[in-house]
Amino acid sequence: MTKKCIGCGALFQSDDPNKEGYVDSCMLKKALICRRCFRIKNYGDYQIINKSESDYRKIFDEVKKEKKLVLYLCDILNIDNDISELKGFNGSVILVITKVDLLPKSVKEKKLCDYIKKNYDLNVLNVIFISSNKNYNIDLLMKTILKNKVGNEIYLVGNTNAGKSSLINCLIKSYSDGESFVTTSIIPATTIDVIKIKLNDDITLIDTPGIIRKDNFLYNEKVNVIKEISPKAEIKPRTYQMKPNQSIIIGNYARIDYLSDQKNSFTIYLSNAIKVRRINVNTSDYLKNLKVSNFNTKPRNDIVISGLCFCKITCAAKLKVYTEEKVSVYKRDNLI
Ligand SMILES: Nc1nc2c(ncn2[C@@H]2O[C@H](COP(=O)(O)OP(=O)(O)OP(=O)(O)O)[C@@H](O)[C@H]2O)c(=O)[nH]1
Ligand SMILES: [Mg+2]
Repeated sequence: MTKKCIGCGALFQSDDPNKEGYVDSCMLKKALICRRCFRIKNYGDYQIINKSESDYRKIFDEVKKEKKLVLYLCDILNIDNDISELKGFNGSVILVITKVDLLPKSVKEKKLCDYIKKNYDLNVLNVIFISSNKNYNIDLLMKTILKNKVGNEIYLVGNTNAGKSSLINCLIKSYSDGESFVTTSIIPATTIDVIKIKLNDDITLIDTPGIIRKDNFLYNEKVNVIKEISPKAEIKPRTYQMKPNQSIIIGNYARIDYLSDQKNSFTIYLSNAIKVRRINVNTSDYLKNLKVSNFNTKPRNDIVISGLCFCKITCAAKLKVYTEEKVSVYKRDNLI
């Protein structure tokens, strides 16, 4: 059986409903998509597939050897983790920063560009900021693809959830008569295997499964939590004037204790669905059972809790950050 699901790329099988590519045996001949893709597309019913990280990395490493044009996608909200795998490609790379519609409209692209240039020494043809949801800069991206492609095949790679399959669907809508779309979803590892999509006579897009980062909040949580923490619309930043020994509680997920002895200002960027509250450090031990990381930040630093939020801090600060054990927490220069 070598038939593949056109939604996620998994090989069809009818032995195990909990594994990828499952279809009822009576549907094997005529099915185009697997049961998991069908349920994601029609009911928003998400089934997380546990595949080994090394399967995905093998595909990524194969793409690196190709001399073809590669679109390397990074989610703007996960920029540091997503960009960290951008090295060692044989082909030319266009860095595509996705989901810019989630940032407040006041954020200037130049600021984001400066951040990338200052912090990363990248060997790429171009950096393009896009939104597949809002069809933003898709024409510019297409022009750049046509100018730089080598042969007809173009690879899309990046961490899981970076927006690869969404970009492919956006390109199909704009540049093809095709009607079948690849599966996208908020859960990690939606695309299971390589999928080739012939856009037109000049371009074949190759979707790939994303690299899995276990230190991201998304990979540690249940579907209802992923739904809550994934931003769906433009983020409304929340600013708090902090006094010494105050604490910010981020939903049920994280806590930032502010321990310096002057006033400060925190602005938090995260899904609008997450409740944030400010308390005095000593009033409650809520979430203090989680892993703690200590920071001394400089003026205009961010604290990033991977996959959950970032917090822009105006003045130097002494902090304790509590969150899930596996999740990476780090400081950086302000992104915006
Ligand atoms: N707001 C917004 N959300 C987006 C955009 N592009 C993708 N998303 C969302 O991001 C999530 C992941 O998108 P996918 O296209 O499935 O990501 P992927 O890179 O294919 O993920 P894997 O297949 O797991 O590697 C989905 O919930 C998308 O709706 C965008 O431009 N704006
Ligand atoms: Mg995908």
